[in-house]
Amino acid sequence: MYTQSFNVPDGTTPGPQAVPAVADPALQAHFDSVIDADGKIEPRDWMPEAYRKTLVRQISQHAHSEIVGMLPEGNWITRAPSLKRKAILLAKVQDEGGHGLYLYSAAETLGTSRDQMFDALHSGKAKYSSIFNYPTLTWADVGVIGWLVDGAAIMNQIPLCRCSYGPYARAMIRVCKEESFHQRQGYESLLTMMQGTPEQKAMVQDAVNRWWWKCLAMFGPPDDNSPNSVQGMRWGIKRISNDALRQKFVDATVPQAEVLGVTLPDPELKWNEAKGQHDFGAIDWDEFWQVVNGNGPCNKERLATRVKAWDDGAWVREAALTHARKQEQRTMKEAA
Ligand code: FAQ
Repeated sequence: MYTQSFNVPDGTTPGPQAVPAVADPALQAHFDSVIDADGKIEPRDWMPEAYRKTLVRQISQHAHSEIVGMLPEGNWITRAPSLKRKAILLAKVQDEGGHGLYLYSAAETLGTSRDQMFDALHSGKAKYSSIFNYPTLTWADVGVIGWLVDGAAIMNQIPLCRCSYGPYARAMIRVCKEESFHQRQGYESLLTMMQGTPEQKAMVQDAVNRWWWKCLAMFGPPDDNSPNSVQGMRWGIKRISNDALRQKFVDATVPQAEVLGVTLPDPELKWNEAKGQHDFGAIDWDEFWQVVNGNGPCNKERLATRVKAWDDGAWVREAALTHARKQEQRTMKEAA
């Protein structure tokens, strides 16, 4: 019911679901030719049901990640060490909320409603990024989230600006610009701490130690254990594989860690001259799947916080709908 995009089609009004879902060979051929030519699919174009479902899955998971992702850093807004840091953090967390809203809107263009997506999140059915199920123990965690989590998010999201589905690709352009500011503010905050006391430096190193491996897992399972990758790449949704993006992230981050003066917690991390990239150690995939399946350190807390926010906001949604209905009645009366 409550949506900032257009209404969910019920089959009686024109919209994405009014387009025939059954594959007509001519429609399928047209879709394939657009994909092969690296073109864009738009909401009113015919698309295979599996393409639509894949996009709803990925975009809604991405939206949930942005919204749940506000929580670990949001915990530090009241404890930021200065007015400047507080203002930056407020802006960043607000940006993440905005990203969630663009992404929910993009998913709505595929004929799913925001209520359906929220239901899936609140009932624990929907996935969101594993990374947001870890606690932020010190102020240095906030800087490390900006540097590494936003850094990993940008690495993954830049190729999504070229995704074959128009609304998702366009949303990602603005998201990536904002993520870039997020990454820089985190890195700058850490640079400042690394010029501080031994305790501050140790706090940064401790945060890097705790977040590094979790950030590498953010890119998703290895390519040979990634069930959605082949089809996602064929459809031009995914442009670069999970492992290739992870490798690019490691190669980009090592020199940044050197400038910062921190050690990345991996004894096997070293430059491989022959490959022209870094070798690195094994990721704990058992831990990753534990977290994805709801058993991470903060899964229950994160979900409970979102459900409470939704319940506490019920009166606002009701008031907004009542106001909108009254406005509509007034306009109709004036027009009569
Ligand atoms: N966490 O076959 P694949 C951010 C699931 S935004 C949880 O490889 P796919 C901004 C995956 O869904 C971060 N689950 O899947 C920010 C699938 O399950 P399903 C989020 C994960 O879709 C910063 C199964 O494993 N970014 O950080 C994860 O081809 C700071 C098999 O995996 C996006 O969502 C994971 N890490 O590739 C906010 C970007 N990885 O659905 C606040 C868009 C995999 O079949 C503060 N998404 N899974 O049941 C993508 O690019 C892709 O969906 C991947 C996964 C790469 C995440």
